[in-house]
Amino acid sequence: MTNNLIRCADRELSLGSPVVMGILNVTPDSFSDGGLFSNSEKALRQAEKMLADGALIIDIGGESTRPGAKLVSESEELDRVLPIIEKIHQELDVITSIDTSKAIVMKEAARAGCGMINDVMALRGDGALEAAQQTGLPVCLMHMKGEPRTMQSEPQYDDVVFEVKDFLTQRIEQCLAQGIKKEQIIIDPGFGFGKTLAHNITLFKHIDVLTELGFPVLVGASRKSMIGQITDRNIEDRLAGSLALATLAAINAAAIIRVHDVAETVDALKITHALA
Ligand code: 9MG
Repeated sequence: MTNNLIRCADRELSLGSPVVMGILNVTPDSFSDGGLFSNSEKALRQAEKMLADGALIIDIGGESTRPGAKLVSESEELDRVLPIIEKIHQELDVITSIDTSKAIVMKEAARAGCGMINDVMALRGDGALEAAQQTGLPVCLMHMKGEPRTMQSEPQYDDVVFEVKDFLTQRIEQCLAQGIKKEQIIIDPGFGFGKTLAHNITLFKHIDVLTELGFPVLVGASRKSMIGQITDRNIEDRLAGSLALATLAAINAAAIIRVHDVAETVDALKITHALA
């Protein structure tokens, strides 16, 4: 990994060893916490707990990216996320990340104190590249084949590792051409986004091909269907599978692990760090 220190607005994030990003979904239709945190007081309490449990980043999302989820308008997404970002920054000392593909949400989230942009569309949306560059925030560029509504209908690749690497390389070039600094770029293979179980497994075994690009790699596999497919467990019973994947990701030099279960993941990473 080449970037050890990333500037996230007024805070610095050290990526010397893998850090945990806690997921805070503020959608009524969120796939695993079912809108539990759509009220800002509850969301604040959850963010506080994730921080106390060892998360260094809280990733706030107002639009579900699960297959078949309803599209959300700009104003609805802003109404969902802005009060929560503001509240978290009034009360807590933590880096927040905005999980969005919309340019206006990126800009307003940055104004409200967000320190990072997490875009599952890798800044391919209207005005997203320009907006991200204007905020000066680090960006996580994720690979997705297709779009959330249809991405899981028979995705096909000749060589999934090569195609993901090639896509991310092109998005990195676009970002650099737009003036986003190299030190502000994080990449992500996008587990479960337009990929079958076989694609996810192949990609997971080759995370090193992405780390070789010289950018921090974010891995998000927490509670995902690939765990359900292997273990035959429902979402609420995928903790052990999520920890196994977080551990493997850390061993394979992932820099950021995006998870629902922060305390358990932090412990697993401490053990991995001490022994691996
Ligand atoms: C929003 N979101 C859901 N899954 C994700 C993943 O795997 N990576 C990133 N960066 N964001 C994700």
